[in-house]
Amino acid sequence: MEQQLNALRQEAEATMAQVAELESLNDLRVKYLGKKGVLTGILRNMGGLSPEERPKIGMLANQVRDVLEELFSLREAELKQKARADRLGREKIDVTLPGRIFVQGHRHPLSLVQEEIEEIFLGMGFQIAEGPEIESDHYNFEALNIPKDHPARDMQDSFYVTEEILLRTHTSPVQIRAMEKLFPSLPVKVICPGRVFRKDDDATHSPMFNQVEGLVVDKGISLADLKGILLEFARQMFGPERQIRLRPSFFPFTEPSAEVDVSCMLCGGEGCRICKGSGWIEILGSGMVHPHVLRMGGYNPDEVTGFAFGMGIERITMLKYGIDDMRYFYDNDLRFLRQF
Ligand code: 2U9
Repeated sequence: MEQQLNALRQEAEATMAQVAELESLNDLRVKYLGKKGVLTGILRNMGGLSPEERPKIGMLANQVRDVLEELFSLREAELKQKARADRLGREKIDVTLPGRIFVQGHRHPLSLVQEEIEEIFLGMGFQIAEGPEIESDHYNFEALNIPKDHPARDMQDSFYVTEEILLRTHTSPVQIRAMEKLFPSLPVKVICPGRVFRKDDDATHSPMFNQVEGLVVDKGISLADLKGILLEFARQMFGPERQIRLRPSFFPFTEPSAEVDVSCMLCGGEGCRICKGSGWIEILGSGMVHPHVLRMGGYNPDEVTGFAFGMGIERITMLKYGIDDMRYFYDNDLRFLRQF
């Protein structure tokens, strides 16, 4: 047995020196030292030894195991080191190569303008409110004094999910929700940016577009407050020289209502291609909040008044950058997007 053990040691040493792969080395370790390996096989015959020989052989067997374990570990380290060196030899880094140009992404023009609008109103003390894009008939129409027979409620004009649920057609329901949440505190001063959905599709209408609406409610709010806030907005957005004018209009949720024009940013009011010779460009709709709508938000119209306004972000962006077709915003054509 002593001979067998010494032969095992020599053979294992010789074969592991020849092995070049980590995997084969591990196979060898299992073959010689594993549970069902050669060494275990030899020791199984210890029963046949005399009591004097047994401890001698046992000690030798342990020695052989320890030496081989040590040698396997050394060989393993050697092979790992060699693999690393090989990889470093193969991989070359040319440090003289010019650096890669990092193409930085940037904001969509609609996001830029939305943020600009938000900043202007934040600067005037407004809060930003957001709400669900899928709305109930109650918040989208009923609470806004839009009667059951109003054309806007038509299946032809709005995207209905069920009879009572639809994609919001404006962000006005967010302001009803804001009033409900804020009541009874005053003033209410919120703007609501967000996506809205209408069954429209041409160069100036898209089935999804973005709005910012605003609402101010307090004791003694008048049309003069509306004019002041919107003049300040127009000047920060389109230039300090701008004037605004209000033209009578109609919306179910405001009374009186007015469409707001800004003096043309291209010609300053002289008349040009952009303002179609009139010197004025329509930018938004507005009005004094209808008493019924105030009540739906929880406020008493005998105690408070309010004004509201709404604008399309696409329209403002088109005016600001001279874009003549809304569809550019949604095509994701980099030749368009890279210009902002
Ligand atoms: C509440 C009360 C009143 C929001 C208003 C308009 C006038 C308006 C249009 C502009 C272009 C929509 O994007 S557009 O097509 N909006 O003309 N919006 S007043 O009035 C409100 C909103 C909420 C509680």
